[in-house]
Amino acid sequence: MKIVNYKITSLAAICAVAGMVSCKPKSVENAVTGDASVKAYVAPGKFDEFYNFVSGGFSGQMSVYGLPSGRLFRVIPVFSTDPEKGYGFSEETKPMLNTSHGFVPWDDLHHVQLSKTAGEIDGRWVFGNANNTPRIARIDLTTFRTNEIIELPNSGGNHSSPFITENTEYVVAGTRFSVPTDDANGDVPINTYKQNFKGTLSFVSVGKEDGKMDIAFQILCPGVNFDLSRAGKGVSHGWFFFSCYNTEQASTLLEVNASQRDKDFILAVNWKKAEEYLKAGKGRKQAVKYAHNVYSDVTHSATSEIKTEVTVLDSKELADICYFIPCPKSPHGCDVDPTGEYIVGSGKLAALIPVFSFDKIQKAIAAKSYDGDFEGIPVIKYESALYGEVKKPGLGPLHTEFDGKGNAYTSMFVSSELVKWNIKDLKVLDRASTFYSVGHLCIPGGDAKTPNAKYVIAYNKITKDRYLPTGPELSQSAQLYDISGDKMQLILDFPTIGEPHYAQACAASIIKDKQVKIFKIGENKHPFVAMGEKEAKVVREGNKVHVYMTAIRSHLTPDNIEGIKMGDEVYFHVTNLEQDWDVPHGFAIKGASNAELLIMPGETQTLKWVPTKVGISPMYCTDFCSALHQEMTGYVRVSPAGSSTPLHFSTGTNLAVAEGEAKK
Ligand code: K7E
Ligand code: CUA
Repeated sequence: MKIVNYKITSLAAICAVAGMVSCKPKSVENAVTGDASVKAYVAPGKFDEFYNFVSGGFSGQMSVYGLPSGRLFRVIPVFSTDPEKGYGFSEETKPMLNTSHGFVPWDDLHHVQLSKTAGEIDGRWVFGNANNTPRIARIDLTTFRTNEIIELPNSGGNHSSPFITENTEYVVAGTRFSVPTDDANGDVPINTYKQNFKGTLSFVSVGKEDGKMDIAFQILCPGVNFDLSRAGKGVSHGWFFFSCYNTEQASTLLEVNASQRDKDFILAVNWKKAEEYLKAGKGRKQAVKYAHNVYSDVTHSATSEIKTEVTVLDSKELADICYFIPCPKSPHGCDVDPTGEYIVGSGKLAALIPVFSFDKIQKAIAAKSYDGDFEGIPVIKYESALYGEVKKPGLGPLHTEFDGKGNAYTSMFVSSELVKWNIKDLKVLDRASTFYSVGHLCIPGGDAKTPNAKYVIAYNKITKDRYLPTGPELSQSAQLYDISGDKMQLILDFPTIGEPHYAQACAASIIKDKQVKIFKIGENKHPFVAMGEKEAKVVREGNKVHVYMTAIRSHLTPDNIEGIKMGDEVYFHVTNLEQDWDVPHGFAIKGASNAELLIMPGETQTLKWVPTKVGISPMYCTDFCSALHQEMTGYVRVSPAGSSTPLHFSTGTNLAVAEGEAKK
């Protein structure tokens, strides 16, 4: 980058001296060569070849792009409320954001994982992690909606998550912050980290058919920071690998105090062994509290249950579950190649990339080739686990993906580049600049057994001069490179929502034909459904008023409601009677301290409204649903508390009274 800038300046200087008018420096803007635009071009009306699921970081959402066009299709609300879709605002979706701390409207989503069968992406679900209030979410790829969220007890930040085993047996979560366990007295001095703080790894099972999540067990580990993880596959199926830093066990000024040791660790976990211990009853039942939230497409409602027990396996007492492998220096990414034999550790502060061999790890364990232990967990000798090192790969290695042709691609944060290297001989083959400071990268199927190595996408932290400026905060972005040849070729920049961390991509063909188009109205089991306009009604229960409302092009039923009084809580249960694909209706009412509802065909959603003023409140459909959408409106009359206005509702019959009576 500096070199490029230098070139620009020097060329500019030459141009100025020569007095040339049309001199164009070879800058980053024209680093994109002739056929690049053709490669990223998807003609209007044509479909993209891949779906790209991109984490939104501090937006708490996940966004869906097409590749190679970089077109944004959808933002899926996951951990953050989304007024656009009413997520977290409708009565039906509020329980999705319930936790043991109560309603939490935000989180920080870093990693996405597509479900797998036999090590290949199967297009059923995509999972996301909540990095702040530890949770895992499951999104159904027939609806592109969050269907389930499970909270993780004994955790203090869920970063190394939601990585997945090769048949989606488990999604895992390793705690970023070690903390006292939930059943211990947590009221301890912070500088007693070494004695009182513990790390946990959660193994969350996933139902084969329905995808339902459940915490199968947790593994109690020494207090360190777990950063990233990957499941073994192929030869290493049955194992999991977690990078960890802060083995110094510092609790303050980590930038200095957690960077002391030359090597931190990768933790190798034998989860098949853990399952054996679990079956043999070696787990300790621990009293905890965590929320488990499930959305039903039958009742069109979420339920939140607080669960109270988890089974914990102690890695110190139960031999052969956990092994530490030294890894230089503050490792971040921990990635497993398509065969499952090679485990790549990326030390943020290391000048090389170590590649570990699963086979050597097994032999080292058999031969007890240890360098002592760390808090009771054996530490395998570095050389005994090491396959080899990639020398001088670049600065600040973070994450690695694979092309299935024997090559690895590693992102380099500090030197702002993607580096391609060969797994067998560990030689660097190619480098491509990123603009700028790449974090994660993604190859479609890049963590599967058979990657689809047409493209690599870089997800950048900084865009600086790449886009039109937008005030103090500039756009985040992704960059698409063609990797079908020997050399990477940059072909497209596209901005992203929030801060992109990990992303995954898969062939569109495995998802696009499985979409739910409508919900059948006859199968709607919502307790407040109105199956047709004849069932529309308004029912008072004390100060609660339930409006069973229907929406169909282009009117609401009822659209005139009188007899609402100050002090009432009004629940608009709106059923969309349409049975055609992509005909949502929306609903909003003046003064509601709430977002709109956006209701899909056959669905019922509820908006709670507490009137704050006597008078007439207009309500309307928020989605332009027909030529007469602007007519899809109505009025609610609010009378003073204790007034005698009778409850009355209608559509089309509450016509103007004769002149002279109009002004009462
Ligand atoms: Cu952004 Cu995966 Cu949170 Cu690396 S992490 S960049
Ligand atoms: Cu319904 Cu606009």
